[in-house]
Amino acid sequence: MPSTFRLLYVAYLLVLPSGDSFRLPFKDLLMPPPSSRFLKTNLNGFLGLGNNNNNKQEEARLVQEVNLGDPVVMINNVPTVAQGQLSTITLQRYLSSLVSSDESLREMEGLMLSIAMACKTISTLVNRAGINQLTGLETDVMGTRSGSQSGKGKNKAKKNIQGEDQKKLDVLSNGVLKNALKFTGKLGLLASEEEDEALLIESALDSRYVAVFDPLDGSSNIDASICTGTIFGVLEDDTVELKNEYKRNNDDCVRNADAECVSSTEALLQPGSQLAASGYCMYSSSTILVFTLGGSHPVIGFTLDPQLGEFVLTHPNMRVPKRGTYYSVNEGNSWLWDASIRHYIDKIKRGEGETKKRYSSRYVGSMVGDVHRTLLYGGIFGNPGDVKHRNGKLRLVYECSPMSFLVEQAGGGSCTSDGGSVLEVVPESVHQRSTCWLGSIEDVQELKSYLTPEETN
Ligand code: AFP
Repeated sequence: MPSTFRLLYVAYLLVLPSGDSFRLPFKDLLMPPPSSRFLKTNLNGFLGLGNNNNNKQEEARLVQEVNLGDPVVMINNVPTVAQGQLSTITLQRYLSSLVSSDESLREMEGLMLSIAMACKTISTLVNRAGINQLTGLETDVMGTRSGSQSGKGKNKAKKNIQGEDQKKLDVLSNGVLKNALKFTGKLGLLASEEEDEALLIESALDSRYVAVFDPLDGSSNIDASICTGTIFGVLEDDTVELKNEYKRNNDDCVRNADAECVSSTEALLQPGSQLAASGYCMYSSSTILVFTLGGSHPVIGFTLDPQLGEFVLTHPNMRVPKRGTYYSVNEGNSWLWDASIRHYIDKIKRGEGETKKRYSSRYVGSMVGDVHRTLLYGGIFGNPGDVKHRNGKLRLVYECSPMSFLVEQAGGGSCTSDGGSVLEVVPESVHQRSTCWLGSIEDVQELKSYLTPEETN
């Protein structure tokens, strides 16, 4: 039996991901398994066997204590995964270590943990969508699930305020996030792609933060099991507007169909440069939460370990490569683009751009997936707008701004299709659209050299 265990253990190591933060030293392949007990529980989880709840805590303890030791290295007071070790730094542990050196981050810690909790729930919903019949469109007929993709006939597809069909999972994810954030008591106001109006959280009016989010971006891909994601931004509300408004409206609070108190959006209409935090959670072959708290904080990524049910630190300091060789844009619209953008894309794909390298096209059509790849591999992602849609398809407040903030914080660049700064655009409404490009700093600079402000006038 011991030799069978050894064989299985080697097979297990061979199929582990091999990124920097995950790579095990080759010598580990030659060493005996640390304990057959560990191997058994770990393999059970890995193979999806014996996922008995009673075993979960024991598995977690064994994974952490027996196999992995304590691979934490402190860099600038921030716990980081030691080279060659599997991560045992959970999101909670990471955030509490930040709070212990900076007490002012305590509210943010609560908020981030709630977002992470919601993302775990959405990840499960997305994973089980096909099994639990959560694919397809949300319909207008209460309690009826059409199962139809057309939205025609009696069960007409529900639309969001922008006239887009809502998927069942759009609506569910929105509810999950809304509830998670409401109950933190740390958030006074929130806005979402799937909400017509901004919502005032009556129980948290003294709170310091307001949040914006796209609960399930890329949901048109969901029925094909292609990656989707949640995008979020957190802004500080340093005005007294929120409380004053509540006092004004308290007696006669305007409520929406769900009896929620709707609000004006003053505190949410801040440029992206004012974001206190932003990030996304990608639901793909792994569920990965990537965020930054701005300032001197890095962009960090946590992967949901399905065995532990925890986000563990896997990408301690994400930096966008200065250059890439991918462009990511919906080329089906190229005939409608401005000439300058057509010219730029044409040059880089022919290898006639600054690098003289031929760029390849990569486009998922799910912003979170496209941005995540761009963050890791470099290159440029864009939603340029065209003669029909001058401001493109993406939303400024909960897509372009949070993603641009994150990418710039990781050393990348971003701009609008007239070469201006995405982060300086002051929104006039929560659901306003904006063109946006982001990615490797030198690729964005090269694009900008093609753009002229006149093009968009
Ligand atoms: P859905 O959420 O409707 O799938 O839209 C996804 C999205 O907002 C963004 O994630 C994509 O980058 C972009 O739209 C794709 O737009 P095109 O389909 O026009 O390329």
